[in-house]
Amino acid sequence: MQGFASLVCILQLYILHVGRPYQLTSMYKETILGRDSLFDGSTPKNTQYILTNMEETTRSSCVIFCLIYSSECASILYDEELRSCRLLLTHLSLNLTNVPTHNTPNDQSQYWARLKVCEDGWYPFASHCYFFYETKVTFDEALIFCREKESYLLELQSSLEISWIVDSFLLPVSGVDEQCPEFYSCSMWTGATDFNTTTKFIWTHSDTDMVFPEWGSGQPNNAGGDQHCISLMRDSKANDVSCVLRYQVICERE
Ligand SMILES: [Ca+2]
Repeated sequence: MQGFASLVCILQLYILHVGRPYQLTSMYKETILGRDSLFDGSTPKNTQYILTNMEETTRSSCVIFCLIYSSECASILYDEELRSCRLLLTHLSLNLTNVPTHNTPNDQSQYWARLKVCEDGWYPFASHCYFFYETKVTFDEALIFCREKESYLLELQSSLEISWIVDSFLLPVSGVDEQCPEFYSCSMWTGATDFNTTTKFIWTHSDTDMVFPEWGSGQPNNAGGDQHCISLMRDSKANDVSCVLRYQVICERE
């Protein structure tokens, strides 16, 4: 608690200097994660979600770097022993474990999240916020749902964003045969269609060409002649599908 008190003190001093109207107590929360649950593997599954590594840094500096110097920083992982600071693009979840750290018996890594990067119920990634809607709906229903939440249906602009979506929200490719009997089962809607062009797929919100994700094998095939919407499959690939199919939804906003 002493460390946290000094951190708050430093932040208050900083805020007094620049006059920003933050309410620290309600905005930020500190969590110390047990290494058994989060640091028990050596596989660096999500080094890709680390924005920056810094060495020989104090914990409070690490937090301030996250707050001030990076619009994309959603949380930090700080190692008291090594004095290393990692700025992360997202919050850690059970699906995003194994952030690499040194695996000593006295691991002092600590995790701190900027809770108000996104509103409650929304997940941060690289300065955007995402809302996961578990219920399966048609493409039109998904568009309306996101619009009502003052957001837009998922637009995928990089392979990193795709891997974060898949890691965080989609079921794994194998081991879910009962829920998802086909390779395309349990997909998720994206906001791309070819309604207006019939030759290429366009993101409906930003009105830009769909560059990501990669197509699944043999796609797009416009099977049956009515596949004008795009789903993201569990293998991170795109498929053109009928817009009246029902999939889960992710809404996105800046
Ligand atoms: Ca298809």
